[in-house]
Amino acid sequence: MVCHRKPDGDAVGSTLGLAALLRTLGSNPTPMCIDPVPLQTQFLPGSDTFRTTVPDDTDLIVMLDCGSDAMPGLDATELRKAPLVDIDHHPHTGRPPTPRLAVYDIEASSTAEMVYAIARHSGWKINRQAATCLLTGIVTDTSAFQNTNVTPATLEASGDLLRRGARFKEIIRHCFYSSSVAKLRLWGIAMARMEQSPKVAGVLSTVLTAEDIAETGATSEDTEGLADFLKSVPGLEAMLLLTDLREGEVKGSLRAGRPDVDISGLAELLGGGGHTQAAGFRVPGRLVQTTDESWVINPPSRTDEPTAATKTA
Ligand SMILES: [Mn+2]
Repeated sequence: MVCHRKPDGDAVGSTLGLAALLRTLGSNPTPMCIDPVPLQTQFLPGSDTFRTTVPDDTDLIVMLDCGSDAMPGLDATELRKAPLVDIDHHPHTGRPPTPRLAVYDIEASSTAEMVYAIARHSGWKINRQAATCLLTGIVTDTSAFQNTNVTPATLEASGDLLRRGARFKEIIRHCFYSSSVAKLRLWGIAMARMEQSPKVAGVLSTVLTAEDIAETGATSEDTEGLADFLKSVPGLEAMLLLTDLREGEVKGSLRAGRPDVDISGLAELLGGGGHTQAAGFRVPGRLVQTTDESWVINPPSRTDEPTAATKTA
């Protein structure tokens, strides 16, 4: 059971949820991720059972919540160790290089919602443990039912998982209300630095530098959820958060403020991707503030002199 690197609530929840379901069927699944499970989802039963490699005696690989084969962060040969089942709700472009049983549903709120549908369709018993894991995936990928990816099926699945014993209160507390002081300070810097675009009304942007992250004692993972929080301004069309990752890479998080605004094209133009309402990209360079106090991304070759080529706002 392979999920993407830097796993989010849906990656962890759908992987552990399907693992719990398969265990009740007498199977022996191994959850796998090359990065550690984040603090928010460590309360899930089985979160300490993730391995970082694909075992050699694997007879089936199930890949979950991965928009591409690169997302697990594995060598391509690892995914060919066994027949591949690919369950995902991200839009896929192009034909994947490795043959597989593909189960794609871009209408689903989350991969966890898809796993729930598969379990119901197959008549599998959904125990309390699986229910909590799957509801975690749904709740985190919908930002607690706030995003436009919520459908009647999402709420019906969630209601049924609740009925089956999913620990909803615990999910909300761990996933949304477990911030360190360092994280709150970092979010404070991003909020104080927010700027309205002088050219395009309704577009907000802000930046976080590697120094901000280091000085607050936060980690780059602490920016998870920040872009969603910042898009709450009435009348907002789009919001851009740029984070300097110190590895010479700037991460861009784009959020649409209205359902009829599609920001995925901009993310794709910059080499990234995502959904119409939430997308992202990464570009090489460092964030630097110019003398007129605007922020620019300096290309990697010229890190000391700001260039006007890539104005942020
Ligand atoms: Mn997902």
